[in-house]
Amino acid sequence: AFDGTWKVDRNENYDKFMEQMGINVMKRKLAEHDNLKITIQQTGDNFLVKESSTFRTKDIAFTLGVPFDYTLADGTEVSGSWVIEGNMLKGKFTRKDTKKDLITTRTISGDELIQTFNYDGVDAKRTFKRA
Ligand code: MYR
Repeated sequence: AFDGTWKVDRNENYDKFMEQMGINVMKRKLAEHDNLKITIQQTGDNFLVKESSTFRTKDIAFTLGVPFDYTLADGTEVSGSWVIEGNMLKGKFTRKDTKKDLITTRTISGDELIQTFNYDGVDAKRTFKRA
């Protein structure tokens, strides 16, 4: 269901979320318009996510329930895993520096993919459309 290529269409509260993450205003302005595109390929419990944005291109492979390390575009390192809950992908990651959790979910709603984020009490949402 998640398979395919998705392009970010709009953000909600993403600036506030990034601010809570400690990202400075210049980087936030750039990140707000990062033209993020993700290609998701699921084979059973294994996922391959190809990420491409104005910042970088990166391939991430993970298995549901298996912890892995990931570096955010600003260099922040996190570690955690994705699981499936119902028809939602739920990711629980912990920042290596602050030890605080970053919770993210992906769901399909109609022809859109919605990714939510929570960090330290602040929620945000990015909505993607099929490319
Ligand atoms: C993936 O499935 O795309 C790879 C793993 C993602 C793990 C963590 C995602 C959190 C992204 C937060 C971005 C916030 C930038 C301030």
